[in-house]
Amino acid sequence: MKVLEGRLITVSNRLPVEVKTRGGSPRLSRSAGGLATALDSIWRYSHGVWIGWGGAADSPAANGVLQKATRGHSYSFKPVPLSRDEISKFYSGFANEIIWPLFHDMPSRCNFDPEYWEVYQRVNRRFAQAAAEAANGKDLVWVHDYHLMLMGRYLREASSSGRAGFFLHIPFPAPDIFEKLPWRKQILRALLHYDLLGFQTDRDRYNFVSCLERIVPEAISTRDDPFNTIELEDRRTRVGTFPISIGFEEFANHAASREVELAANQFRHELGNKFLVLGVDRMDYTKGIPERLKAFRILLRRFPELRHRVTLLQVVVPSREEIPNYKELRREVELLVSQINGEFTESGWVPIHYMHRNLTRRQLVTYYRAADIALVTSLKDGMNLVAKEFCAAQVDETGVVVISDLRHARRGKTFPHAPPARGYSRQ
Ligand code: ADQ
Repeated sequence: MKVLEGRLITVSNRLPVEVKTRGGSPRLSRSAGGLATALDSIWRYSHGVWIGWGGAADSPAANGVLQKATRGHSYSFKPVPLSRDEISKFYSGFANEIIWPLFHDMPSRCNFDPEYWEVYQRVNRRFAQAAAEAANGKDLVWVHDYHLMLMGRYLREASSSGRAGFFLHIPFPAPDIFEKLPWRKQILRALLHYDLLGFQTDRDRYNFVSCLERIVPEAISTRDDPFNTIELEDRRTRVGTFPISIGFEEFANHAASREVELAANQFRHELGNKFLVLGVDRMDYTKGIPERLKAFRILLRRFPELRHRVTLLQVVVPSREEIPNYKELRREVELLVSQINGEFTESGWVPIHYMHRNLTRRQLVTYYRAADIALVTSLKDGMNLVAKEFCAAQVDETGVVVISDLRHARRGKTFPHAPPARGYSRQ
């Protein structure tokens, strides 16, 4: 393995921490979501700079809080300021109203507003400028996710000479879907300015290469598994599959701690020691939350003997609440929860416990440890870290993950050792 001589310059839309103003003063909190979890160890243990938007509280005081967070570390944060209009058109607009639904095979949810594209280009250029200023020729610039697909090209235009890689955390669609994107050619060509492109699964990598063959036929692709090499003009890009994971040991050790064991037992006791089914998701239409709730309702209707014995704990972290699709989803989820609870609740038993908030790591691990089953019902997903976190927290090796085969998983490889079910022994 080649050792990095310089520093790692990580770039993502958001920093792994966020500054929010509470009670008039800026406070730091961990950013929620898969990217922040997956890259958690990077900024704690590496040497470099992380570039990203630091949250709405952009002020000297907020920047002071950010700098303080990395004091004593060999990693620093470099916030990129974004205006309200840019957040609306670049982040909510282009990234989350076009690329997110399209790449999750849901083109009917896309809003192809040309103004979003203008702002997407402008903001990508600004991130590239920030990275070019921070990096020297020995550093490796590592760019994350669909918000920053054009950055490779702008980095080169800013004369950044060091190596640059890009990792896509979400699926890459097949050509028939990708071709619906009006700016498809510009995006593919921009991606070919990176030295290395990483995808979660082989299917994403093949989809990307197939799109190139159709849309950028001038690029020459050679396959040398597990990589493809793409040559265009004077550049060469390697394309590989790198399924992402979590800090497994950290989760497992945390779950095995006495503190978590006691909290998990206490929680089960408070729920009347019912068989516990758990859902943990960002509030997102790709995660199949209404579908899961409806399936649970069918279960309780078809098998009345399960009533009083099974409880679903559905934990949802608020996400992208400014986007209309997400507001509607929240309404739909909350209506379903109240309908199902209204239909089945009896004295001493509420079928669904619903939490809509950001939890601490300790709370999450407690629920993972307490649950008998984790339900992962994504309609499409890049990887899904909740399933991995749940597996890591199974200290007794008794929990079961029920995982959707629609989620784009490397079936049979991601969770090769699914432990046997607990049955009803804990009732
Ligand atoms: P996400 O869509 O955010 O990530 P996922 O992989 O499921 O999806 O990760 C969610 C993360 O949020 C987990 O680490 C989980 O612990 C955390 N989380 C969920 N609910 C929470 C709550 N209430 N409080 C606190 N934390 C909560 C994107 C892609 C995925 C891909 C990841 C990583 O969409 O497909 O797996 O990036 O590449």
